[in-house]
Amino acid sequence: MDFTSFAKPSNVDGNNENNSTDLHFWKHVEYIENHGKDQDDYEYCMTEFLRMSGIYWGVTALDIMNQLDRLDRTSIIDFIRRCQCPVTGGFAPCEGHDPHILYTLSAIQILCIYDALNEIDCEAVVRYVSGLQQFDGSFFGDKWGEVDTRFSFCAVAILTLLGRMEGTINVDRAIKFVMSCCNQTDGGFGSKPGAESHAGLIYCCVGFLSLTQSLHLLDVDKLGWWLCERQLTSGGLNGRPEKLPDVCYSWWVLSSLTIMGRLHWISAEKLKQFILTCQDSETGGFADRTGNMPDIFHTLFGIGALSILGFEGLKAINPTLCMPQYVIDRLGIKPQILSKP
Ligand code: GRG
Repeated sequence: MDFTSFAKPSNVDGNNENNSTDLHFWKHVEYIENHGKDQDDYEYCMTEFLRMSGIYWGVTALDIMNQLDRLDRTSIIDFIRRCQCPVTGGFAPCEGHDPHILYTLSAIQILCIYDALNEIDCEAVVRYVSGLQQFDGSFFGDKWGEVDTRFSFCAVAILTLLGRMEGTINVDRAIKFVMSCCNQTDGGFGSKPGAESHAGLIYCCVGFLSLTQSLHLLDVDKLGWWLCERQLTSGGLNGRPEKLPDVCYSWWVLSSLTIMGRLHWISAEKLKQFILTCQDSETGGFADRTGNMPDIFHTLFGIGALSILGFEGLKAINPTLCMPQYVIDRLGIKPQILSKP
């Protein structure tokens, strides 16, 4: 690989120094590229049940870093094809596991990034997703019947990426269900009606409303206030009151604030510093908090949040779909986004 083909931004390091203002760019590239190369690695084996999402996290992070060609497109697409269930049309996290809407979204996201939707049976995916909708508008995650606002987001994200939102699900009921999970006290959302507001689920519900062009249903000021209160003195964000900060909330909170046109309600500089302290300067990768072990999940959400913050040298990321913006543009998708007041 010719490293020189990439213009090195000024705030990207070229060495191992732990300067808190530097992004250890090449260490992260190496970390993601090597993830899964040692198939006997304990952590890798223990995360088999979420393999498809793990690949999505790595593929997206590398594409945002302009280094997607470091992964083998053909073997990733072959793996995805082997994970499509011939009976239901949904995708499993890896061979031998059951299909689930979470891994179906990850599979579709990867295929969109690789411009390879033609490699799978998309009609079967549409049937799988629409078959999971319930009479009250909610979605099961799989045949076992758990209901969660995450699955409402996954359903509309998959159908949007496939260009099949029209006439496949009952969108009005889906919106009604998501709005029944909105808490009047803080304007936030939980996983089901009456459940505590949580930044991860707020991303899912705000993202759902962005994809269904229904952001007018939000109390933007009330929810925006609750979201910006997630910033702690360290600069990091937590997911709900009295909890510790975690790099992944940099994504769940920032993306929601961006969709709502309220990104300027938090201190971007302090958050950037917090995220950069969560890098592992030796192995590469980001951890949930400073000094902890890095993992591929926090690596995507650290890089994704830095992209939202306009960090030099990173491609733009779409806040609703957590995918490179050029892919969303190529598909002609326009998730709703509110402008700054
Ligand atoms: C396309 C990016 C993307 C996602 C697909 C599955 C999904 C949609 C979103 C998940 C949103 C979510 C629920 C994120 C939260 C993840 C997390 C760190 C949960 C931890 O919860 P707790 O209660 O943590 O253990 P706290 O921080 O509250 O202590």
